[in-house]
Amino acid sequence: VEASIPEPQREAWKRFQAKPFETKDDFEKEVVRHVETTLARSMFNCDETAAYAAASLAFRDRLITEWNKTQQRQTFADTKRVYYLSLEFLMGRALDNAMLNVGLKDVAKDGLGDLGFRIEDIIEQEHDAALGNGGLGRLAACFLDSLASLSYPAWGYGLRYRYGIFKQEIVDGYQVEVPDYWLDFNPWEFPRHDIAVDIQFYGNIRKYQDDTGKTVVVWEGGEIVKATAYDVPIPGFDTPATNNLRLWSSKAASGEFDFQKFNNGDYESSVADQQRAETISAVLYPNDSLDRGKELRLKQQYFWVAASLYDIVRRFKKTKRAWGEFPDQVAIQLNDTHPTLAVVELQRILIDLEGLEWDEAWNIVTKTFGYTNHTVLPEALEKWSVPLFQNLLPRHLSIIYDINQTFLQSVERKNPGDRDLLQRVSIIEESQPKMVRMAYLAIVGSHKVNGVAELHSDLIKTTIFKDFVNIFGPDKFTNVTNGITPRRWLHQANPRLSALIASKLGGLAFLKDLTLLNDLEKFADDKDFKKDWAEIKHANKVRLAKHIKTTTGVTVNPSALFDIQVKRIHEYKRQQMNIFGVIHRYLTIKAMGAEERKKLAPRVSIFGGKAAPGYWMAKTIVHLVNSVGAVVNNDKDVGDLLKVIFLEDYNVSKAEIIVPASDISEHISTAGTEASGTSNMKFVLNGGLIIGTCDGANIEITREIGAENIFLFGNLSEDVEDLRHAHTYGNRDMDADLAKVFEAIKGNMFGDANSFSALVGAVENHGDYYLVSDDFHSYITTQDMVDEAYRDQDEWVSKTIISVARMGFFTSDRCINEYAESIWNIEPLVPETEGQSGLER
Ligand code: 4GP
Repeated sequence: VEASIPEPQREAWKRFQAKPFETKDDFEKEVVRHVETTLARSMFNCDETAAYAAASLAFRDRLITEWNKTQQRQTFADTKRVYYLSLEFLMGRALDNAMLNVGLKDVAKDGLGDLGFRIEDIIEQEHDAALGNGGLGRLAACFLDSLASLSYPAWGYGLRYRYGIFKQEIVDGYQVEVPDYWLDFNPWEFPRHDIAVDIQFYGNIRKYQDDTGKTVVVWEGGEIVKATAYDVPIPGFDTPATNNLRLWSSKAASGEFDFQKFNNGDYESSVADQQRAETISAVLYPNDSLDRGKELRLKQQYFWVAASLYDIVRRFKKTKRAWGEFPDQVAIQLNDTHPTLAVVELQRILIDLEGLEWDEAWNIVTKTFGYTNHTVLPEALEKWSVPLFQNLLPRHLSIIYDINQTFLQSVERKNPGDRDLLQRVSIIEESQPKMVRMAYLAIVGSHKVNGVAELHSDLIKTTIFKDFVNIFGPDKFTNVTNGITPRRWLHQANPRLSALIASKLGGLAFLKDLTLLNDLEKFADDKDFKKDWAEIKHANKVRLAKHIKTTTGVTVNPSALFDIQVKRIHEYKRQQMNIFGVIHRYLTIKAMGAEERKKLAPRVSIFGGKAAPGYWMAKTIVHLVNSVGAVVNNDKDVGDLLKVIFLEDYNVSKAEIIVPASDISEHISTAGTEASGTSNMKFVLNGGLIIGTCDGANIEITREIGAENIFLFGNLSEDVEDLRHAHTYGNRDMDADLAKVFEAIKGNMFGDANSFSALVGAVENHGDYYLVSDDFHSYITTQDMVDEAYRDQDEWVSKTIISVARMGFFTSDRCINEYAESIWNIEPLVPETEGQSGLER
């Protein structure tokens, strides 16, 4: 239906167009209006929650106005857009970010002050949008910020989970998972009940010949579920450009309500059907091997991909272009293999619904997609059983078989007789049952495949995807090293440091061109500057110490060295090695005399992160950290020399308190296992040094900031295979210090040793796959070097300043520009009014 207002009536529209507030008075007016009308409250019952809601709605209105203009500008310019398909967007809080990005935080602060509120308290009211597990989801959120800030025409597409990642509680030292009801009140989403798509599942396929003799395939029957769009505006920094994150929510399709059952008095089961439909978008899967292969997860993936593609294709069709131009208008990035079905769905749309020939369609498909790999861990590579697929998505399975056949034929032509190769690269694994290998489908269906740091991109080319490099040639495989948004991870999380930097660099322009930080290097020996710098770090540590006190009850000394490891708990990330190192330190302290102890540098070892609910070993690590803390923190002998803290429920908003407060942070994965890591970048950018292995982006961080400013240790990735081989087939000695740690654990020093036997056993008896014993000596001696270096505070501060000055490369703006140029082929569409603030804010 044409819903555009005719020309003569548009005058009135223009006259009364919504005008974004700019001044304090206008902001207050908006807040009061929302309190009194939207929320139906008044000055007599406006608590902080209501003030948060009203302030957020005031900003949301502002964003929506700019969002509308941005969409109109893009439609009018008819430019190519990129669509970022991700099952995870770990957004964190929106209000603070929106205020800073539009440059009106001071206005809001004063306005809220007039109305009787402190802005910090209002910000604290917001519940994190925790629609992700970890690095992959947070990267997607940083990318959205960069895409908007650089004015790229870009949309994010995801699922609107009713429950985000579980909330972690620590009960008696154990992790307990609690549902996260984040949608109770969410002013940042915009329900679009007008944008709804019917999504089909199950059913059958039927083939027939049409009048011209062409074979037509129809997918019939089955079940229909409705996808409804919820839009989340994404403000750019220092630009009015405001992009859209569209999240789909599932509902039973209206009209599909089972009236038969209803009339038979079976009201209950007709309601059950509705609930079943709503289950699809109910919960974010924790990345957990136990849940792999569940039908509901595949349903989620298809539901989301099909709704998104319907939307993308609809938008393209409005341009009335020929199908051949689709890849000139549309780039789609697959964030990991989760959206790989999009490749198949687009092919299906083109051949079954639009009547294109197979080859023409496939050419369009492969030019449209790019695929990013985020991990080499074999257990994380998705596979779906063929029988499951056959039942849920029969038409898609048959298209996958056709894609595979065409692909294998071309491989056979170039490598005649190499049956092993065909079997290795086949999209269908010939196992019992047969499996669809999603990563291979993503590679075959995309024109570019990238890893997320140099080492990782090299590794995927030489290991998991080696055959495909031979088949497609090396140019299809590329690297885009990850980055982080300096808006959230410096300006928002560490406002005082951002202001200090701005005072030296003449404004906030560095937040949009992070290489400008280079100029800080000249202040690395400036006494006054260093004093301010160190004072800010101390204040950030005081803030974290308060948080530790209120959440754990433990008092820590903010002058101690804060040593932090926060990330998902996983054996490959080696939190177990960290806690073994802490135990080693504890034993060392206990063995010392009082005089010797005086010379030691006090340390606070801080851990945080969630273990996947079904990942028992990771949960054991959490338990051990808490058990060690319970002993160490109450040992009078030790006092301030060592404290061990586990921070409950690590998430984005907690990271904003934790990251600015580190002296040292740990990025200590077994070499070759951490694809990139992004918190390493966040910590360094906030004036912390890092201890790490030669893995992921640590390597490039070292290259940028200089080897003298990072504490690297451990075996190299090229030696890992040989070491593992030696563990299995050679005689091997346990590291002597580690052996003592194990003795302490086995002697029940931290409670019942049986609780931890699997952790110890993995190293002692089960091949030590993650090389904890091999790296332990190098790890603890490097930790001693950290202590040593920390003693020279003057030098330490200089190192942190130099490191920050050299971090320009790691902005997600640089990544996005690389993707735009080498994978998406898109250009920014810069609004005329951009940059008018001059970044003097
Ligand atoms: C993570 C990788 O483990 C991490 O190294 C990387 O920095 C991040 O993706 C972003 O690329 N992977 C995941 C996952 O979070 O779920 O596979």
